[in-house]
Parts: sequence; C-alpha cells; structure tokens
Amino acid sequence: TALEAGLREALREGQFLLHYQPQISRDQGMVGAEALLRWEHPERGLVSPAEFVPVAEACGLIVPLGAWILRAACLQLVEWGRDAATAHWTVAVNVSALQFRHPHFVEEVVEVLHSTGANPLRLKLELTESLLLDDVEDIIRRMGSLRALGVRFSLDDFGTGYSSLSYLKRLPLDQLKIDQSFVRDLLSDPNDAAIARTIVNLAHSLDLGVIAEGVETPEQRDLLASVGCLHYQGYLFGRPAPASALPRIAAQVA
Ligand code: G
Ligand code: G
Ligand code: MN
Ligand code: NA
Repeated sequence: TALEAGLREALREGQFLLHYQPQISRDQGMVGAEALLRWEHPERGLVSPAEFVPVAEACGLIVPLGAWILRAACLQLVEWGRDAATAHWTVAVNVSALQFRHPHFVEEVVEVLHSTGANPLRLKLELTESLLLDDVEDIIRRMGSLRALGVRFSLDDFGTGYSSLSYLKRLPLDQLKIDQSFVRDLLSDPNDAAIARTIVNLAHSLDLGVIAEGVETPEQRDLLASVGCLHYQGYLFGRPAPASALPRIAAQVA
C-alpha cells in the first residue's frame, strides 16, 4: 500500500523521531519518561503512531522500525547519563507483541545496549497483554534473558486485555500500568475507582510497581495516591514532547 511504501521511505530518510512523556513519582519527582514514536511526514506534518504502527505491524516493518526506536531511546539514555541531574532517569519503550516474538528480539536488544553503551538497568520495556496470546513459556524465557541483564518490564494498558492472574504471577514483570480508560472518569465513576484500587492492591500483592497513565488533573492524582498509586504519567505533568522539554518539567515537579 501507499502508506507502507511511505513508512519504508520514512525509515530510510530518517523521518521518525521520539517524543518523551515524563513519568513522575509522588515522592521522588521525575523518574523517567516513556518514548513515543512520531513520524515527521514531509507534507502531512506529525503523524500519530495510532495511524501507522498497526500498518507497520501488518507488513513486518515494525521489526526494523522497532530496532530503530530501541536504539534511539538507548542513545537518549546515554545522553541523560552524562548529567548527574538526569542520570537516574529510566526510558520506557513500547514493544509490540509482534516485535517481541521475533526470533532475534533478545539478541537485538543485547546488541543495541552494547553498541550504545546504555545502562540496561535504566531500560524498561512496555509490553501489552496481547503478548499472552502467544506461547507463554517462550515469552517468559525471553523476558528472563533480558531481565538477567537488568532490563525491566511494564505491562501496558493493564486491565483492558487478556491477563489471567496465573500468567501475571508467572511473568517476570516489574510494573503494571493502569490503563487511561480507568483514570479518565475516576472521580465520577465508582467502578473505575474500584478498578484502580484493585489493580494497585494486585500489584502490591504480587510485589510489582504500579503507574497510572492518562492523569490529567490534580484530583485524579490525589485519588490515585489515596489508593496507594504513587507513580503517574499524563498531561497533568507533561504531554509527549521532544527530550529537550523534560528538564523544565523535572524542575517543576521537584
Ligand atoms: O503517543 P500516542 O498517543 O500518539 O500513541 C498512540 C499509540 O501508539 C499508543 O497505543 C502507543 O502505545 C503506540 N506507540 C507509540 N509509540 C510507539 C512505539 O515506539 N512502538 C510501538 N510499538 N507503539 C508505539
Ligand atoms: O498505548 P500507550 O499507553 O503506550 O500510549 C499512550 C498514549 O496515551 C499516547 O498516545 C499518549 O499521547 C496518550 N496520553 C498520554 N497522556 C495522556 C493524558 O493525560 N490524556 C490522554 N487523553 N492521553 C494521554
Ligand atoms: Mn505505552
Ligand atoms: Na498504555
């Protein structure tokens, strides 16, 4: 298709870039950022990944594109590592299920970490529950290999997918990410508040961290804090933006 050809050209011509959205700890200020892919199209301007990631997945381009994303995010980590004020920041990278189950995924991550010199302890991979539709034993093995290097895992869009509790217990995860659909109406919908509380309690009982996404108001943040969620991401703190926007946000939440 035309979009597919456009994506291949974009990768060749360097039209992709990463934006970063801050991740905030109530007690420690900014602790990292999620990398979010953008396509700077020569005519259309910034194109949302919601529009093209599914196409990149369908045509297999997500594999080389995913490798580019990982490398760019690791180079950013190295950049942050040069400054004492930012050296502790983590970067969270979205990995599509298709990319994760590619036979060379683990080697690819190892190669990118090695060639960029990024600290694996600062790299967090965001996986979605759709991953669990595949061979779970194999997924666990792959996660284990990367975790042995220090790489951490967050389960994105949590609560919207297929997780069974038995899988959750077995996956070597570090964090659950409460989906923004539960945060949006937190103050008006008692069901959402109950779901958020349940996810937080589940995370704590499994000894996992928990972060809420889509936090747009102080009231949402406070309600989340009252049920024990102390990490946040959302427009309240900052929209996805070039890395150069992060220091000012970090100073504001310090
Ligand atoms: O940031 P934004 O709202 O535009 O992201 C839209 C969707 O695209 C989200 O579901 C997000 O997870 C996905 N996405 C953003 N960046 C990446 C990326 O680097 N890799 C993958 N696989 N998906 C991404
Ligand atoms: O699927 P994933 O969770 O990776 O994608 C996150 C998406 O949520 C991105 O498209 C990002 O731009 C968007 N996003 C981030 N913060 C907020 C927020 O506070 N409100 C809303 N509505 N969307 C957000
Ligand atoms: Mn994500
Ligand atoms: Na999400």
